[in-house]
Amino acid sequence: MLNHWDNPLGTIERGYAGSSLWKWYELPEVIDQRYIDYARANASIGINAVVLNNVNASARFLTKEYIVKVKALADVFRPYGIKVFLSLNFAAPKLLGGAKNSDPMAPEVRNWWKNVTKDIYSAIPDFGGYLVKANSEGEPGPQDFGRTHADGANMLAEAIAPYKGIVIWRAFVYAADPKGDRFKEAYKDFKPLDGTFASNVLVQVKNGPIDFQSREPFHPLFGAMPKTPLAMEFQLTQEYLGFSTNLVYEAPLFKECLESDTYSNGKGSTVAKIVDGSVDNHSLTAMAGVANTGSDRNWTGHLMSQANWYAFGRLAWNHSLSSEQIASEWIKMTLTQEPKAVTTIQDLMIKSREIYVDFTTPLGLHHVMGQNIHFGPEPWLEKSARPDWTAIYYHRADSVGLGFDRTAQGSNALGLYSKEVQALWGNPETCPLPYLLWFHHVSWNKKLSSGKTLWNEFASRYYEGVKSVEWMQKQWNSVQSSIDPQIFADVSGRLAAQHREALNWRDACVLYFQQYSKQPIPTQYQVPTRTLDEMKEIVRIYQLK
Ligand code: BDP
Repeated sequence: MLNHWDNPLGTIERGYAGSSLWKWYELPEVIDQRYIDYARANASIGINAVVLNNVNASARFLTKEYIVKVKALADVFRPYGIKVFLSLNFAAPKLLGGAKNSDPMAPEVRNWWKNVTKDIYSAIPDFGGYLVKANSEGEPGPQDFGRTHADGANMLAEAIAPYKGIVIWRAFVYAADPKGDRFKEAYKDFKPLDGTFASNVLVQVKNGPIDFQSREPFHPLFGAMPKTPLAMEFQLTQEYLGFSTNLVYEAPLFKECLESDTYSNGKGSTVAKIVDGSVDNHSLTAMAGVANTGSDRNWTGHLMSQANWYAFGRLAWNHSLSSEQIASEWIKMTLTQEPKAVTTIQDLMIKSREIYVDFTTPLGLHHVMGQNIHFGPEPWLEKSARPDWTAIYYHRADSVGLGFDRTAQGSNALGLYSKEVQALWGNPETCPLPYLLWFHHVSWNKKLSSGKTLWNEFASRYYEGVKSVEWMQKQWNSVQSSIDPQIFADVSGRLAAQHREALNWRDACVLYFQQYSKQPIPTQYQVPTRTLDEMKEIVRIYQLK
């Protein structure tokens, strides 16, 4: 399924491809041709469910005025086998009137939801169900009334069960605990609830424990809730992957997570097999992608981002497909059939995610992006509305080293995983470099498996990352004769923007962390011509309203 983060006024939360496809003020009378094209595109890759509105949900969608609009879209999508879902605002009974609060145990609230659900199903008999973000980032939820996530989900499940609808309840929650580790919060809330959710409830878990970073270890809830069907949530829109100016092919990211072994039920209990229901015998299964579509003529802003929409659909039905095969299918249908060009572009796509990781957050560094500009660096961010929205909370740089100690000596987030996974990531000597700083505070002088010290390897990644963007530009230039001129020029321009942004990441991060390592830039590289203060100023100006 796709999860649209579209708002009623046409903006899209973390959307980088124009405004919403849904023209709420014109619906239900005007049916835009793009609704039909969108449905065809989804159907072609097996996407059979869409949540129309943002998880930070407006209660408006549950009104009679909006239900007819939702029905109009459902009618368009039905012939393509696509069901419509809505994100709910948990406080709707109070916000829309009819109940004095939204306590899920209050009979008047329970009735309120039953009535709304009835209204929806009388308009849309095959309505899919509800998606809920509750008690997360300021959204209302059952905990406001001393109830649990399961109490909230089960109330909705009861209202929708007579129609065979489902409730998808998100596990993206993290209480603000200045002494805690955000990594562990969702697990703490949800693991104890395993076995208490109604049979038509899925719990939807983001691929990683923090928030759609360019690389995350798999979320520790996968494998930890055998009695609950867990849906995967990936983010197609490139919130932390360079918005619409960076070419990042996400299939390798999706696959890295899906193929991770949780060992929850012995070897081979991969995340994919948790999600497809085969490990714990669930027949209700789902994989959600936060949509990257919008009103831009090419749908996704960066044309190459269409490949992420495509790859998501393909992997949702067959997670054993290779990233290479999916890329090649997409290139041949979208860009060119010329064999040499196909291979060149495929290679560039396959390497693009690792390149992005290298020039932004190498070796397992995470969450050092700008507070408002998630496509740019702000590793010096020390203060925010919450400590776990800063950068220093995550990178923990000091004179000794870098990285978040999540071993038993630290937050022990590692303890949430099976012992086999702990063995894989728990020892800084053997922890794979891509995950190193996720779990360890490593000294700047520590010699890594690459043969270099942490500081030298870390700094080199930024420099090599920028060089790799130059390589991508060269590769793209080499296929010019095989590509439609307009598309060629557009992608070239975006690669140039990506290069400019990569230089910002490199200079900001090496200069900032150098203050702690107190070591020179490795001799083979040129010292940045800009100062740290200049980089801070660039980022500050970027973030002005
Ligand atoms: C974060 C986004 C925020 C979303 C939130 C979510 O920055 O805009 O509302 O995730 O998934 O990545 O609920």
